[in-house]
Amino acid sequence: MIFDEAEQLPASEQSRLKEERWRRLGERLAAHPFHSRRIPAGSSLDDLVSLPFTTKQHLWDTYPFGLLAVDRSELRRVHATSGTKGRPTIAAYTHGDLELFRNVNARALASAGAGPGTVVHNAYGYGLFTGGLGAHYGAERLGCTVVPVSGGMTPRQVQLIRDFEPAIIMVTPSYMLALIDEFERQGVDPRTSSLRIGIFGAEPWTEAMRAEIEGRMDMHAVDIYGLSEVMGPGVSQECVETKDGLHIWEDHFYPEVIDPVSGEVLPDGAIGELVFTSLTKQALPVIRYRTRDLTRLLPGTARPAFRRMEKVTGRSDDMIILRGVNVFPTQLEELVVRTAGLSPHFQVILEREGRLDTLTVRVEARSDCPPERRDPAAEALAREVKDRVGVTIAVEVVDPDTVERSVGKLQRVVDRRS
Ligand code: DLL
Repeated sequence: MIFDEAEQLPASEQSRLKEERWRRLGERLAAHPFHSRRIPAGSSLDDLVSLPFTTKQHLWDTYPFGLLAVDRSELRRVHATSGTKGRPTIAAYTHGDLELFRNVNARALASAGAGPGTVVHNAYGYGLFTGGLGAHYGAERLGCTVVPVSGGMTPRQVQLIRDFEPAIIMVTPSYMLALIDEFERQGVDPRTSSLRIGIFGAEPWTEAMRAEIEGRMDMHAVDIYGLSEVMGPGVSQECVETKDGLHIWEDHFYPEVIDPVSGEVLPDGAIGELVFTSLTKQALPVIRYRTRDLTRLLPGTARPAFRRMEKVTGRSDDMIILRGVNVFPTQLEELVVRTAGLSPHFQVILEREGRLDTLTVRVEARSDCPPERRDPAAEALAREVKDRVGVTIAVEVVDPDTVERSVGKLQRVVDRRS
């Protein structure tokens, strides 16, 4: 379903709209102590490539309110990240920003297959995390019926799904796996549930995981992407009819992909670091913000007005360098999920033996995997990783239900090296 007319504007109109919004943003920031020095007066979107980047460090240095572009009294809501990799960063919204936040998420839900009256089970965390409230207000704006469950209380989540019969669930893919297991624990075949579409994001997940979830639930699994610094969820969304990557709501969030080392802008189709400029945000606009997420830009399909981004393979700071070879946790996920006998519940443990780093995949056996099949499964996975990624790893197959479950964002890597 199409939510608003901007989704159908012809390309020339889209360009005109973006230029106009960029020009107005420049005018609004002309007296801003941080931005004014960085945006030359009268610049066009084509000039963006020569403007300096904004990084997480800029946000940390000015935490919490140093980069605001409006008076504090204009703020209607503030979110914050947990700051596990440093200081927290904030997301701040004016009345207009909240309106935008609702609309881009309504557009995302509509592309994912929701419409007025659709019952949406929202298991993204409510609170400082942008996921819960972002999804919530977007669903309400579209006219859906929202069940605001937030994360946790897994048995109760399953009970509520059985009682309220939602067609759509919004949740991290890792927590979806925990919910599927809980269905089975309660003796209910998850394929008989009312859920037909899952809108999964907030962490990287793979095509193999999509196949795993769609195989165990009778549903379409689609991807939603976003980040607090740019908005929260609803920056881009995969359309249910094509499931071929995420259309970026470019009329608000202007994307570039750069070489993460040189900073050079890469052509569409090349993999690199995603960079965003917010065209319409008021409280905290960002210019050329380096997301550290790795992906590539592709032409639009189901929404030809917008380019797509490929599923994010990971963040540049999630990359493990193991004895000189780059390894992303998503590469391991792809292979774990495809190995017979192994469940998708696994952790990556990094340790140091002498001067050598070691990587162990600690993975649960599937409940129907007999004990004598565990060693062959471990060997098969280690061999696949060696063949496809090019590194030697250890694999430890453990009992079902022994790897910690995530309730929100998954912590896949346990680094014991220091
Ligand atoms: O995770 C916003 C969000 C909430 C997106 C709910 C989707 C659904 P942050 O907590 O600021 O915001 O984390 C942002 O999470 O830079 C990516 O590294 C990662 N991320 C988010 N969505 C995806 C996705 C929310 N679909 C950071 N695929 C981002 C891969 C994702 N990584």
